[in-house]
Amino acid sequence: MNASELRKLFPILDQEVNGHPLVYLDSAATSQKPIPVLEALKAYYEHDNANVHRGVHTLGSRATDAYEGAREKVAAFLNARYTEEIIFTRGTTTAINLVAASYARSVCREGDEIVLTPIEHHSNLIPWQQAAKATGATLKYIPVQPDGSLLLEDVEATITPNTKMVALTYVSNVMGTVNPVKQIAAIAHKHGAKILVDGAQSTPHMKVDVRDLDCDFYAFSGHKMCAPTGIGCLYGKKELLEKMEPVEFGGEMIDHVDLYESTWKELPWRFEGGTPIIAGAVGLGAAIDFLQEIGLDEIERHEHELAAYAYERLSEIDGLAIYGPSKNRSGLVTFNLGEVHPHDVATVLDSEGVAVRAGHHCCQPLMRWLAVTATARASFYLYNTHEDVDRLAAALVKTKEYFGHGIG
Ligand code: 7TS
Repeated sequence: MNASELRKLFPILDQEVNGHPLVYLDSAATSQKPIPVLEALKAYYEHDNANVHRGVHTLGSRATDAYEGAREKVAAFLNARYTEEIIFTRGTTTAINLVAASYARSVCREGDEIVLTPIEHHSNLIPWQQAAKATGATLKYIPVQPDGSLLLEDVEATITPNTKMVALTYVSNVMGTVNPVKQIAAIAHKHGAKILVDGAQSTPHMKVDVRDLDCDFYAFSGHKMCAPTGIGCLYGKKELLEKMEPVEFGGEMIDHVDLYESTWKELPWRFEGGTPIIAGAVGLGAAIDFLQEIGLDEIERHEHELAAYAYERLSEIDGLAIYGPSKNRSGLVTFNLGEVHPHDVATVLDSEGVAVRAGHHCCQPLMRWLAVTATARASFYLYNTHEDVDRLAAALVKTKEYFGHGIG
């Protein structure tokens, strides 16, 4: 894989910001979009746009084929057993909310447990808090190691026969840890619990096989993997989705409607009320083709190498604290520069053309656990190069000089 060549397919990267060539290091927040995805969206709107599942006219059936074709691509991409196990959603957040509001509320009772970790993104935390409040279930947290990793013995000790649901992230958006979700799924199942995997930070960067993981639910967002914003997916095992009640009601999802009672369509459409995100699904299908052509294993290898290089370069800067494991980290590095507020760090980096995220990264409990209010984070994707890391390191050295004493 040649990242320098690949980046030419991302027109947005070819610009100057504040007088410097842009170095985009915020792909964990959202990725940039390559020409094949932009072209697929343009072609869809220029030739095929119509509403789906209703028109007998030609554009209607073309749009339906494009939308349902994208679902088949997602199913193959995740190695789902059945295409109807793929529900299109607005993203990871909506997918997790659907499971928490429908599945969790129907199975949890007082005395039951929902098991999470303290490093979850708010999107994989608050829906479960709400489900726990509504059902009387208790929230429990698997303890984490100082570098953010999980020990299987702690997982074993936290999940009990009272656990109904385990929900955790595959890859942490702050610590860069990769959790052993396959082993955790096996422990959950041993106790009769179901497991939801938050795939927001794994799906764009590594090969994911939901059957091999044996997870019950899996959620991800298209916009972090070269697709447009507004599209994502929930994968759920068919036998579970079949028992779940929809949480959104209206057009598209019904079978028969009477004045006082209605019935729902079969899977997957019963969970897709209203006109769906048709162009978004088309864009997601094109993004999957694009990523598969490069190869997810290649993308993962490239990012791990960049993250290791970044860890090494940033470790050379006195006074810079890096969070997360020193090895086996996914493609991101979270850090603080002495006592300088990360927003100030990000502002100076931006003046050098380097885009990083600063803040709590939607992980307030994790920030408290790290005993910081916020951090800065550089996150990589297939279009980032070693030169980008060098630019980050150089800009950080300048930032340090700018803020002067008190660092290092
Ligand atoms: N889960 C994880 C692990 C995430 O990193 C994110 C977004 C979400 C869920 C929510 O995804 P959404 O597409 O539904 O919003 N993470 C980030 C981030 O790290 N910076 O900005 C968004």
